[in-house]
Amino acid sequence: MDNTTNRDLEQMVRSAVDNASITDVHTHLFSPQFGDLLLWGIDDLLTYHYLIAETFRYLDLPYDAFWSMTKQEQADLVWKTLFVENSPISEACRGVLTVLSKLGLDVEARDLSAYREFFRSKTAEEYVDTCFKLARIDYVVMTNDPFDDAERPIWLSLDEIDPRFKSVLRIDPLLNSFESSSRKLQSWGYEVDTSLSKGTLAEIRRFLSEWIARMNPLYLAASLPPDFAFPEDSPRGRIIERCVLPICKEYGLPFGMMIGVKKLVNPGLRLAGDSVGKSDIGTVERLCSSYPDNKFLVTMLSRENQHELAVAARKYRNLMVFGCWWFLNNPSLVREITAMRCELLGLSFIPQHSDARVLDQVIYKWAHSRKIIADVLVDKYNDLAATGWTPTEDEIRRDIAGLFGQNFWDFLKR
Ligand code: FIX
Ligand code: ZN
Repeated sequence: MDNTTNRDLEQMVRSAVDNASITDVHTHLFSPQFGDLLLWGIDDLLTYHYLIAETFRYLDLPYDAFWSMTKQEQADLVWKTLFVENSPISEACRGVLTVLSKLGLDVEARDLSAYREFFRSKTAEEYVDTCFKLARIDYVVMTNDPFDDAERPIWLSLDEIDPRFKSVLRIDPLLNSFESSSRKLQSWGYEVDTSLSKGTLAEIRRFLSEWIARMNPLYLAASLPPDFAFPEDSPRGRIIERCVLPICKEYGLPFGMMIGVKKLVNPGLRLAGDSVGKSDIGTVERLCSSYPDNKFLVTMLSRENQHELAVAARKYRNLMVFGCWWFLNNPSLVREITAMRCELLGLSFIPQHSDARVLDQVIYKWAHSRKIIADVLVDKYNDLAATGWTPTEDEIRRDIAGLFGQNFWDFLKR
C-alpha cells in the first residue's frame, strides 16, 4: 500500500472517529431534572475527586480542614496547588484545561475568576446542550442508586427525564452491605431480614422489579471488590444467584459488574480514598459459563485483569467488555488496552466510557479518548491494508459506529 493510500486511510479513520456519535455507557451524571445532583462548571471540575487526591500529595493540611472549606475555597486551593504552583500535566488537570479551551476560554490567561464569570452566565439546561454538542455525544448512561438518600425522593416524584440521559439501576448497597440496606428495605415496606430466607429473596426480587419499572434502566450494575467471588456463600453471593441474575434474565437486562475497587483505603479522602486490587477472572468466567442466558457487561480496575478479561470475552459471547475505568483512563493505558482488545477481540468490545461525574468532563474525556482510539485504529487499519485488504470508508464508519455506541445497543438487544 503506498503512502498516499496510507494517508487516505488515516484521514478516513480520524474523520470517522471525530464524527462518531457516542453513547457513553457509564457516567455519574444526572439530567437537569435531578437538580443539584447534576454537577457542572469550573468549581465542580476543580473539586473532582481525582484532583483532590492529587492536591493532597502536596499538602500537610488536615483532611477535615479541607472538607470544612466551601466548594469555591476547595477549588481555589486545588487551582493554586495543581495549576499555579505545579504544572498541570496530570490527566485530570489537563482535562480541566481541555474543557476551558474547547469552550473558547483563554487558558493562557490562567484567570480563574474569569472562568467563574463565564459559568455564572449559564443555566444547566443550556449547558447540557453545549457539552453534548462539544463532546458529540448522543446519550449518557447515568448511575442511579435507589438507596441514595438524595436521589431516591427525586425518583419518587419524577415525571420526565431528558431523553439523552438513560438510567441504570445501581445496587452496590444491596450486594455489598446488605445488613444496613435491609433496614432501609424494611422501612420502605419490603418484608426482608438478614436471614436471606425464601421470603426475603422474593421481596428483594420485588424491590428490583419495582425499581426497574420506575427507572426503565438499560442494565443493573454494581462495583465489586477485588475479592469478589462467585458462587459464594454470602449475602452478596445469594442475592446475585437468587435475585439479580433471575431478574436480569426475566427483563433481558445485562448485569454490569465493575470489579476491583478497594473502597476507602484512605477514608480521610472520602470519594477520593478508593484504590485498586487485582481480582480473580475465574469469577467472571464462572458467571458467564453458568448463566449463558444472562448478559454481562464487565470492566475491571486492574491493568492486569484487563488482559484476562479480553481473553475471557473470547470464550463467552454473553460477556461484553467495556471502558478503561478510573485509574486505567490515562493515555498510556487507554492506548495499550485498546490495541490489545483490537488484537484479541477485533471490533466486538466497547472501548471507552467517561465515568464523568461533572457534566463538562464529557468534553475532555471524549476528546482525549477519541484521539488515542483513533491512533490505535489507524495502526490497525494500516496493518490490515498492508495485507492487501483495503477497508472502504463505509466499512470504517460502520466499524467505528459500533465501537462508540452500536455495539452497546446491539448487546442490549441480544
Ligand atoms: O463505582 C464506580 O462507578 C466508580 O466509577 C466510582 O465509584 C469512582 O468514584 C469514579 O468515579 C471513577 O472514575
Ligand atoms: Zn463510575
